[in-house]
Amino acid sequence: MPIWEPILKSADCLKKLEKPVLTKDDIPYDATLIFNAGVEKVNGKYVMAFRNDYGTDNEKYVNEKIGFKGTSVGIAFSDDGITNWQVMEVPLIDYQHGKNMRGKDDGVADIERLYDPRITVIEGEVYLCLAMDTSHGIRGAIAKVNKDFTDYEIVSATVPDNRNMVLFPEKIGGYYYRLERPFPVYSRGGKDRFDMWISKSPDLKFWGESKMVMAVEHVPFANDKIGPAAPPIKTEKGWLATFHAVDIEKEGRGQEGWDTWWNKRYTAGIVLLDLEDPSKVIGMSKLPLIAPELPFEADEGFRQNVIFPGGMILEDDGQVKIYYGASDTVECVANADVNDLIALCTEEL
Ligand code: BMA
Repeated sequence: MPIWEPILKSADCLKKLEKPVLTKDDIPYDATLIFNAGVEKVNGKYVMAFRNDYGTDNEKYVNEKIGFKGTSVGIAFSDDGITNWQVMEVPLIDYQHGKNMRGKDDGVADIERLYDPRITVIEGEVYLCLAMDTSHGIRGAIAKVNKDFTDYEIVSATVPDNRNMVLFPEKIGGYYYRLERPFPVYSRGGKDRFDMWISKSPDLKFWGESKMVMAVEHVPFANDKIGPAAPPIKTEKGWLATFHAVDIEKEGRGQEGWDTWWNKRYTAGIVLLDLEDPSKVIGMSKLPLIAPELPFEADEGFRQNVIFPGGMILEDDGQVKIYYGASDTVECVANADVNDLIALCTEEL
């Protein structure tokens, strides 16, 4: 079992569903890996935007060296956010090695693919934050989606290298805010030492007043990198935000997927940010919120020991649904009470 010291466990208040909520078997078109989805409630329905890396499988990839054909972003709807996801017949976004398969001009040069969607509804408009691989580096894109989830338009894109952007669901002091994770390759010894940052914008196009929110060294269960995960939710005590945290067992990237193990472990942490100034951390749990434990999180799939939240929904009864990709292969859900999540951020350990 690819588990190493320290053993990391999910918080006691977190209840994982025993099975993934969306897998390749639910998709009506070519699908291999379904993961890292964004989820929101829009007009009373749950909407999921999920990543799909397609065109190969474990056997073809390992034995015949057949790689992925493309990456798409699909859309699914559910009435309860857990069961019976209805997947739209065609993906919203579909790229095969730089070619937009829908024939759409995204208006940004050299896009190779768009992936890892995060959904945020702001003032009734639906936005996706996307990671965007280009031939000149990884960029973060913000796209506005139309009402029936059949089309989108890129509103702004960062310079390379920036990824894992998430938007706050409302303006704060008149500005839009986003959390983000640039890749500062020359920062601390030429290794991955990636941190979580925040920027603000008057119009979602022009971003500035960037500040670091948390460094990887602030997180006791990370030794490699951290960054945003799901878009934050608003509570009376502050903005509750998940973040991804990576620790490596030994130096080096490991392998390319579907091997016996991968040497980066992805967990998720939880942090409470100030309501008026979300660059200020009120408190952070010193232990992980979600760690890979179940077989399809820790032992199976494309990259074992990986969980990555992309959606968080606060229900009227105070329950929070947290959606996360597992092993870069399937999409899962966990539940927790909002007060327990706040307590995790503020308790003394
Ligand atoms: C990151 C991204 C994520 C992925 C993770 C683990 O760098 O590519 O999409 O979930 O690695 O493989």
